[in-house]
Amino acid sequence: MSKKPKIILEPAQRKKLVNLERRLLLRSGLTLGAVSMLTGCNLQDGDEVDKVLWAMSRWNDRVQAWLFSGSKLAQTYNESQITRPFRFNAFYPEYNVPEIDLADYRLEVSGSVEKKTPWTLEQLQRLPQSEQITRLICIEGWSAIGQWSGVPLKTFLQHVGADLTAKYVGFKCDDRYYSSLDMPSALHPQTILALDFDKKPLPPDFGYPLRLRIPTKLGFKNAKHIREIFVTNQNPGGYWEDQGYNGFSGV
Ligand SMILES: Nc1nc2c(c(=O)[nH]1)N[C@H]1C(S)=C(S)[C@@H](COP(=O)(O)O)O[C@H]1N2
Ligand SMILES: [Mo]
Repeated sequence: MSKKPKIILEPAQRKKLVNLERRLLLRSGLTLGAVSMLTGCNLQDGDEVDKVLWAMSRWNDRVQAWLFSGSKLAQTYNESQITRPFRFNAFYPEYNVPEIDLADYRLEVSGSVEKKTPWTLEQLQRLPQSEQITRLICIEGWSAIGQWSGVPLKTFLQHVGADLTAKYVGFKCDDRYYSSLDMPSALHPQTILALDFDKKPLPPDFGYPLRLRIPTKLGFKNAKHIREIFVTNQNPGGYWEDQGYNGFSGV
């Protein structure tokens, strides 16, 4: 956001906006600026603010509770509930999805870890795998149920001798997307490095060859096409998190 939006609000709306921003920041690390980027709303008048408030509360209480809690389990579903076809999303159109050659592919590991040797996909396939049928929720206002399987991130972090007392795990992707998780979220049992989608290797659209699947966070935290994982005490931010950061600092 280059220009700070001019906001004219009634005192009551202003208060509501400030409270919403605090709540978002606390629960999800998102600012209203980030939400406005994600939803395409300008958030410049009361109507827009109401729309976003409404969208945020569309999730029922139970969904809200697990979405932001960090320790509770996300709801799981059965195979008959899987959304077909599944929905694609990225910061670019589908025809720009990166083409990754498996022969060249290595997962790099850096930061506060003992073993920094890159991993091939085959090596990752030999680690213990975990399967889930869960709902991916995009803040743009849609959700879809899918099946993923792969290595629990916790298992992987243990294998590379990661400092599990560090604060963050960061992800760098082939398409220049990037994202990060706080360590408790990274260690959550349902947080996996997914290799398979719907019992087959991840298709290009959905993150080939490796993506994060974290059903306790919003869609944008589910980094696709991961090239590098790093452990750090400095908040690595993320593609969406960083763009919204300054947007509403003056409210
Ligand atoms: N590398 C990368 N990962 C990404 C994105 C992206 O643009 N690039 N978009 C995110 C967003 S906003 C969503 S909602 C999900 C969509 O995942 P899907 O295409 O499997 O539905 O991927 C997330 N991970
Ligand atoms: Mo999203």
